[in-house]
Amino acid sequence: MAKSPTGAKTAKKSAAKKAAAGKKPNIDIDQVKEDYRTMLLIRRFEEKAGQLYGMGLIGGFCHLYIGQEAVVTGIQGVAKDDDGVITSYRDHGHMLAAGMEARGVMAELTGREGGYSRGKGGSMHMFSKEKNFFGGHGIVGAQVPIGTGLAFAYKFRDEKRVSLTYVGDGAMNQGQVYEAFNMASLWKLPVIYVIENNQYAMGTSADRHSASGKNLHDRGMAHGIPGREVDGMDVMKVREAAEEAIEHCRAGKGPFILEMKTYRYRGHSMSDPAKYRTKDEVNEMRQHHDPIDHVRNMLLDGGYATEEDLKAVDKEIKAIVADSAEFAQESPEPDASELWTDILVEA
Ligand SMILES: Cc1ncc(C[n+]2csc(CCOP(=O)(O)OP(=O)(O)O)c2C)c(N)n1
Ligand SMILES: [Mg+2]
Repeated sequence: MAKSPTGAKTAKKSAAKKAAAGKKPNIDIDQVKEDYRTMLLIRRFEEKAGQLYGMGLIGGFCHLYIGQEAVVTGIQGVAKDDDGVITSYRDHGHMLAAGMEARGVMAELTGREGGYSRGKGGSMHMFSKEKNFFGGHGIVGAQVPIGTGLAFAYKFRDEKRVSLTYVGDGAMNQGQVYEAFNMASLWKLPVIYVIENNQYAMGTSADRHSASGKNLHDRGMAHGIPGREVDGMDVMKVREAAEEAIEHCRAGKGPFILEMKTYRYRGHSMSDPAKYRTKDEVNEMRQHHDPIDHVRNMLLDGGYATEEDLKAVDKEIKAIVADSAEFAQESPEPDASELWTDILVEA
């Protein structure tokens, strides 16, 4: 199969072709439709966040997840509601996939009272105890030991929960990652390290920042942690890999690494013009490896959905996102007295 610049296999020849050829792919179509909806929600939400940022309604940093939607959608699609989720600052998609409300996330982006951190956290610092979402972390790699700690708590309390700890390719060069790997493997903790290898750490490409080149799934080898490389632009492949990793963790076999080969279409953050890569590279990914187009084509070519069905999903998503943007602009700014709340909270 043709390889994309990320090394991911081309989306064109997978389930869509099998479906079109009359062969039944080994997938649950209702799940695929649900994944299509989630990915579209993340994409449209991020586009709207980009617009609001451009209008000066969002301040500070804002890191968009556009292009990477299949990763969190596929993993969270397999995870259970009580599994923990933790990630970096590129976190809006993770919150939506974990079931958090678009309204609360958008209002936090605009720094309003109706936001998940009552307007005090912004893009990188949102949490939801109810949805087991543990942030949003601005310090590169810091979520890895915390996610490992979550897994320790689950094991200690004899709970069958898994910690889904998402981490960037650049963060994989942080020392604390390997301290966490050692403990996770030693104590057989139920943690899945999902490396979102989008090929860049700010403006530095993976082959320039990583001594082991573009491949990161074998970074757990020294600690006996199994790792697998996955086409992170194909939500069905992500799901399949997530099933294997989650089963491994729930069976008490310890941590697992999933390296998702993915790509971000936008700059590192809203203030990055991304001059370190060519337009052709980005266009190649957008036009030939887009995770949403891939599922859309698969549903249409396989006769599982009509253009009308997909338009209806589009309409529903647009309404949710428009409503969240309206809510985010109408919600008041937090009162100054809020400066003294949430400084220490009970565990
Ligand atoms: C400890 C630390 N060092 C440096 C930074 C500055 N910084 C912010 S994001 C980033 C790149 C991280 O890239 P990656 O892990 O690949 O995640 P991505 O942004 O691609 O999702 C850097 C160096 C930081 N926030 N924290
Ligand atoms: Mg990266």
